[in-house]
Parts: sequence; structure tokens; C-alpha cells
Amino acid sequence: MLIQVSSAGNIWFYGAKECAQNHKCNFTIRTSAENFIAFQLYIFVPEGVEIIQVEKGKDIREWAFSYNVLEEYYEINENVYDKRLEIIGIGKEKPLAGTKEIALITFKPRISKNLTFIIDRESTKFVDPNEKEIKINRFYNHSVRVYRYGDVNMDNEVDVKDLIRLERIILTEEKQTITSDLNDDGSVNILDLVKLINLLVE
Ligand SMILES: [Ca+2]
Ligand SMILES: [Ca+2]
Repeated sequence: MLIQVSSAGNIWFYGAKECAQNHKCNFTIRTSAENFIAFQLYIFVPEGVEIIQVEKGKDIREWAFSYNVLEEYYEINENVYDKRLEIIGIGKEKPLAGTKEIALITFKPRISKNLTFIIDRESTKFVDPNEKEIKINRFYNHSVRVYRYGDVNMDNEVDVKDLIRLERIILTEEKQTITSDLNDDGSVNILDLVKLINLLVE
């Protein structure tokens, strides 16, 4: 008898592509694996990233769920990874299929550069109700461009131009940039301006 290997689905990140240094940013992990009832997922976390929180994705609210930040060192494509994020989910009822959101990850970058998160395809496993592994066809990486703290106009320098831009954002209707909220309290106002002035006179 021919044993069919179930093979289907992709796994990818969705969310923040740009982020300000010292801001909380997040993305979700989505999968289109067919007929899965459990998973273990590993993500290589680039150096300079602090994992703040990992929550259940909205499609697995009833599942058992846990995560761990493993301190491990890897060099991948000339980038340094100093952590691996382990996420485990186990379903209680029917298996899932179609595009599902399985985890919400909140992180804070401490350095300004292009950061790439990579799914560890060797350790990541999806399992069907018969305890068979589901083969994932594709794993997509995710890069986030991180801008410097205080770099309001996002030109990679922190200088008087940022002060002028931030004043305009606060005093006129000029559109906020992702780096405008220096103290990361959700609004752009005089407190952010004071932070920027202090940063510039340092
Ligand atoms: Ca700037
Ligand atoms: Ca603020």
C-alpha cells in the first residue's frame, strides 16, 4: 500500500516592516498548513532584539500554548542570531486548515539596522491528528528596517533637521513618521520634543 505523505502549506510573518529603535513592534505568524492539530515553531531572533511578549494568534484561542526564549548563538548569512524563539501550540478539538494566525510576537529593537527573522525549518514541525508530520512547502523570512532613535525624518542622521520636522509635526498638521514618538507612549507631543532636544545637546 502506498503511504501518502501529507504535504501542504506555507508559513510566513505578517506585520511590521519598519520600526523605530526602542519602540515596541509586532508581527504575526501565519500558516496555511492543512489539517494541523499541533505545532512546534522555532524562529532565529537577530542580535539586538528583545522579545517582549508572545501571544496566541487569534485562530488558536482555545489551544494550549507556551513559548520560550532560548539563548543560543548562530551565524546565518553573515548575520548574528543570539536567541531562538520556541513556540508550541496544541489544539483541543478539530484540526485547522486554511490561512491561520498562530502567534503574535511583540519585540523591541535596540539597534538600528535591517533585521531579518528566520524560521528554523529543521526544528519547526506541524502535526496532524494522526500524529503524522505535515510537510511545509515554504518558509518565508521577514526583514524589519529599524530607524535610529531620534531620527524623526528617517535619513539615518540625528540632527537639527529632526528637531525642525518634529516641531512641524507637533505644531502643524504634518504627518507623523514612525520615529516621531520618541518616548513610545502612543502620542507625539512636547514630551517627545524635550527628549529630542536632550538627545541633541548630549
Ligand atoms: Ca534625521
Ligand atoms: Ca510620545
